[in-house]
Amino acid sequence: MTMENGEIAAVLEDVGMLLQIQGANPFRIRAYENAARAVEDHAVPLRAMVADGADLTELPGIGKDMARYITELVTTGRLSILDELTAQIPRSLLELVRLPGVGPKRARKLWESLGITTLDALEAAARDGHVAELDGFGAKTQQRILDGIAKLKERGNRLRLVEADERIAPLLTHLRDQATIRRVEVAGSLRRRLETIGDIDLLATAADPGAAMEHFTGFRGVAEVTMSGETRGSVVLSSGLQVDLRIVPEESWGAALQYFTGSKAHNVTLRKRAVGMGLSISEYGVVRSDGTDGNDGNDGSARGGVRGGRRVAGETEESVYAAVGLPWIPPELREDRGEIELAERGTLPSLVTLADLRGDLQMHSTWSDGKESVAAMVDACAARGYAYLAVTDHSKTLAMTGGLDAARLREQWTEMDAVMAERPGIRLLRSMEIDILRDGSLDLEDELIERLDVVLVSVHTLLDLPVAAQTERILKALRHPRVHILAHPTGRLINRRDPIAFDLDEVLQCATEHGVAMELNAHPHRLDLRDTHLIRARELGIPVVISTDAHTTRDLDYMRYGVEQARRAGLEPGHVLNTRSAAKLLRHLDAKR
Ligand code: DGT
Ligand code: CA
Ligand code: CA
Ligand code: ZN
Repeated sequence: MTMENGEIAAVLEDVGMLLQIQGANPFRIRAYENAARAVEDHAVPLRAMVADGADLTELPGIGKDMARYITELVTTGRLSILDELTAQIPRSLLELVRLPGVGPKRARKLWESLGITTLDALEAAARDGHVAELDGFGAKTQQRILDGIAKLKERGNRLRLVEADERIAPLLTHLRDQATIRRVEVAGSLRRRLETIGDIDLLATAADPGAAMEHFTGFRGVAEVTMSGETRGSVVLSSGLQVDLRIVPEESWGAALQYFTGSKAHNVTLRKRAVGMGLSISEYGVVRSDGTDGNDGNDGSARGGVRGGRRVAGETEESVYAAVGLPWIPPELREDRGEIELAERGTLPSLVTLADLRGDLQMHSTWSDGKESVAAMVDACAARGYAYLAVTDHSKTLAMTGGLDAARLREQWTEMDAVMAERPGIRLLRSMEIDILRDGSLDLEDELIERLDVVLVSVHTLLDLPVAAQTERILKALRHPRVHILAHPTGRLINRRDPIAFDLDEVLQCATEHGVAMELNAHPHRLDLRDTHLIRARELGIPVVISTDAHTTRDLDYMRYGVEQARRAGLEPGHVLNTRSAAKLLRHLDAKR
């Protein structure tokens, strides 16, 4: 068993949080948090570095002790300091800390006063009113805790898309390295690029299916084999992620890929359509069902569905769709949101692709909380073939990010001018991610706002104002005559923080009136706006900007996640502002002068 960087980081984060619950020295806590971030951000797998005997202390924020811990973790899968800690503090307290309204201090209090160590116990105590009685809790907190538990249960155990990508990559390489395996493809929600993933569905064809299955279950990252049949296997990786593999005959490849890509709702509608045409679709192929076997295609099993009917398609996905009179439908659209009707009418959108993007309009540099210089960000954008970028450091209210006041913003401009003088191939736009203050005014003087090329505004503080006040606050900011983009509009963090409570529809209406674009923040922890909201924005004719919010040059690669989310919302290049040339973009932005 081996660990990927994300898994190592998760363990270090757990240690940091347990230390917080324990009330340990803040410097010690910080050491684990920083190490977790460094590991997560590191491009090379640490297991490979350890195997090569590389020096881990070369990573930022990793000292000698930490390097030793990581080596122990990578080589043994255990961490003795974590074992020592969990002998003193139940590890399950980590579940409590994830609830809104419960921090490390409160988790400790719940444990010490009521002996609560699990979500179930906390739920029971809150139901009985015991939590409200605790010092520093109260009825409101108790209710928040109950709501939070309900939401966690609803959400289940889903991974963010980016984590699923990271965790499945080594297994895909492992499978593709095996000679008997001819094809391997990802299906299910991962192929549809859903923002969170329940389990991973893989498909393969193989010359020797038995050997292929053995190779699958023998992967070094497998913690448990739950099933290993001739055509179907199921394993749990050491990260807890479940992976299903189905090995299918070549002639069923397209039908199986279509079936297991889903979504279920899309498949149901597609099958209904097929039935109306005297066809039945299963994972084995499309069969003309002219009444010989009575298979109506609705049982979803259709094992050996070829029996009694004439097989008309199945080798490719295109053939499956073509059999029911449709063009191939991009996986991101297969959610039964009207895509089959669009396909039927020949009006499927030409979805935006990564290659359409001409620039990135949100990123940070060392001037605020970014990790790299303006020059480094410019060079990295140029290397990605962009025509322009905006460096959007924070404004002064966000002191913890080193937000810029007027004087420092001017200093930044001086540096930017120097950077640009040496880089004629790309246009660096003057910008800022300006905080929307409590009353809706902006955290930068108007005469400086005037001199920015592109003005982003966003909410980072006071996330739980009452809905009406929060809405009014955002509306007021959007009415400012120079505002171009509302950044990460809902403020949600996937699996971590709910969207801010405000009236999104009113905000979108206001954006339409005032010509403000909505950001699709491509950071895979945000993906904000989400797909359904983007559909709404598209319907209202609001331009969307896909930006990475990069804090390192590597983060610029998150653009892919933004594009995928945009595709899920049916966005074409024309809907996305930063597919335009620099000249056209500037014309659009300057219309607000
Ligand atoms: P997930 O794993 O919760 O993120 O979502 P999916 O979409 O990957 O769902 P999963 O893993 O349960 O199944 C993978 C695909 O297999 C699903 O998208 C469509 C197909 N599938 C599974 N069960 C059924 C079914 O009962 N009927 C139909 N038509 N398709 C199914
Ligand atoms: Ca799945
Ligand atoms: Ca599955
Ligand atoms: Zn922000």
